[in-house]
Amino acid sequence: MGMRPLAPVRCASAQDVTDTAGRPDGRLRLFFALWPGAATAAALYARACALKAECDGRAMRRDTIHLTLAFLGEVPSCDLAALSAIAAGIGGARFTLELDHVGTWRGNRILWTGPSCLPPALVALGQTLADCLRAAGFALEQRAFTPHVTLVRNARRTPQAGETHALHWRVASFVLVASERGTAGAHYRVIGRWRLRENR
Ligand code: 2AM
Repeated sequence: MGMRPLAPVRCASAQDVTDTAGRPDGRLRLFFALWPGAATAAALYARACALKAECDGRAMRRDTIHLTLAFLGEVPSCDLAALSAIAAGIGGARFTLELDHVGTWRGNRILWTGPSCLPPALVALGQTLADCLRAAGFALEQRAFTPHVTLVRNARRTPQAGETHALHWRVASFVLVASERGTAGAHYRVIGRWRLRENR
């Protein structure tokens, strides 16, 4: 079944992307994501630490935990205005994610959590964003949108349980993030945020 595009809404809170200082070559490594508030980030980090205790590996840092909506890769910083305009025109409704599933990828080395039941508003947001980005000429991977929050990398054992107690994440906005390489690994910088519509 085709996904109906979301009606564009004016987002009163849509802010211009900030601080475009990128690399000397003027390119930025970018992705759109859902970014948890402090309480949700703490709960996700606790889940990451529990999985690391069970399976070994490297837990994501609390300040890097997110759910990717669309990975753009390296783009010239002059594309930021176009990305901002696309994001501002997306619209979309708020939703709650029930993170009640733990999954593994890459031979069980990556452990992630996600919802066993996808909110239609999340599916629509991911699909509309991808459609608009592709229509504007941005190259996205063809792989299907599988909403997940990576929690542990380089795990050495498989977690016991696939199902777990649900963490409730109320999602009211989405963000554009720049991934920067520092001495301590990747640093993620939120450079734009757009609010989702309140449900009536
Ligand atoms: P992951 O959590 O499954 O690693 C920043 O790298 C974010 O973009 C991560 O959340 C990562 O997903 C996601 N991502 C999607 N496609 C990617 C790619 N081709 N290379 C790097 N990261 C990618």
